[in-house]
Amino acid sequence: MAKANGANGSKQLTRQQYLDLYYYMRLNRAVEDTMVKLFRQNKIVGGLYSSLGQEAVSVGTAYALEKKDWLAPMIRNIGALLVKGVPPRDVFMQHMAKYDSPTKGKDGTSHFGDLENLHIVSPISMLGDLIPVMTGVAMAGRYLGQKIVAMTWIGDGGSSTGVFHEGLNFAAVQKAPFVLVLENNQWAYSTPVKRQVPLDNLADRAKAYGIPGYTVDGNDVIAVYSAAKQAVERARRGEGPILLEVKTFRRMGHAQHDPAEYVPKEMRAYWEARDPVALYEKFLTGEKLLDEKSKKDIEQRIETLLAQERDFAENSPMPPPEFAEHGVYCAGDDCHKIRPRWERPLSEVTPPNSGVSAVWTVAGFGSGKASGGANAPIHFGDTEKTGGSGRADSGLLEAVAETREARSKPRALKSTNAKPPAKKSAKLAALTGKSKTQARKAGR
Ligand SMILES: Cc1ncc(C[n+]2csc(CCOP(=O)(O)OP(=O)(O)O)c2C)c(N)n1
Ligand SMILES: [Mg+2]
Repeated sequence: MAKANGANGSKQLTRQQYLDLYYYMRLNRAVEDTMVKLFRQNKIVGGLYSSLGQEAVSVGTAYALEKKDWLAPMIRNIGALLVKGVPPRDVFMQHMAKYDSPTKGKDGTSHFGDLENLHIVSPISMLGDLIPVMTGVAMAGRYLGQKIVAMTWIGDGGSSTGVFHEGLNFAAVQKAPFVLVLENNQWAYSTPVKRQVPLDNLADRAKAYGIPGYTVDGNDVIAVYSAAKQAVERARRGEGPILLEVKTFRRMGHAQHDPAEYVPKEMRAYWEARDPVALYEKFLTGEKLLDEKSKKDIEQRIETLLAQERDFAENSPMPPPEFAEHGVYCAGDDCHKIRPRWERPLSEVTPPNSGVSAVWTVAGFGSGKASGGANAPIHFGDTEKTGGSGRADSGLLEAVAETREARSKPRALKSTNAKPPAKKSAKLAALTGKSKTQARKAGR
């Protein structure tokens, strides 16, 4: 779909856009470097997950979205948040559990979103669950006439959850305007991808759902952006979801506590030589899009911004203790004021225009009658004892009830395997035409 080092995507971007991608990758890395420092100073309250070496994935994919589009990040997608417009101070304060953070200190990692302005759904810890959720967002946008695309990410490990498959199948059959980015970073905790999936390309999983699946070089930001852009445009045209596998590498352990000693040295060396920021810098310099001065300007801009953002975060207070009891349960308007934003006439979706005549009806449905007019045999205990086809059923029910009664009488411990009395089994057998043993089982 897209060629490495921008051979394909390069014509789609202005110089400013090329530099934007560079800026966001550098910002992504600098924000995470700052958080590592804060972690070592014991100022980070929750876990800290690094996306070192995966910046091209978060930045390249999110950059393909429009402002009105929706995304839901996973733990290694801080770059996507920055592209969408989240200020670094929010990321810092969130991890420091400060009162000015988006969750007002109630979460110590990246579980925050912004439904109102930036259209960000908070990460869900249960891997894969964002897939049906974002499919729902995509479908809701279509229903409201908003022409939006929804995007989320999933890891190689997360792509083996049941909900990945349920969600993607649902998105496919609903032709939801949804893009799923599968970050194949070679590891899920300490499990290498080869030991959990017998596939070379995880994009092949898309075949099972009849949707396109593409594999791109996740360390080449232009390749990632080009593929994501095409996927987003296709989804927006109403042609359904796409699975985009980006091959990359998790350069740090699962989180700060994990030295990742299980990673073979050669593997690490291979990927470190393919650092996405360095690769892109080389490309930009070769294409004369970046010179020493513009590089220094960008570095300076990031340094100044992060100094301010970090100061703000460090000076923000911790939440007051009494706040712990607020916001635990949703209290309607006091909790949120989200309302659907319709972009199509309401009359289109309300009666009489929304009315659809049934194309297929079942006679007697809902009246308690079978289609032939007789009483429909329903459940044990519900069926009337008299009349018509109810008679045989009610005889059977009586026999079953008697058998159950016999079985429920207190028994001595040694007779726990006691069978229903032969007489009752014979009655059941006569009614059902089954052998005594089968009838006994039916009576259970
Ligand atoms: C359904 C579910 N199972 C297990 C976990 C625990 N868990 C959190 S992250 C993780 C590893 C995920 O690996 P991968 O999907 O490859 O993402 P990566 O960490 O490599 O970005 C696991 C097992 C979880 N959060 N959700
Ligand atoms: Mg992984």
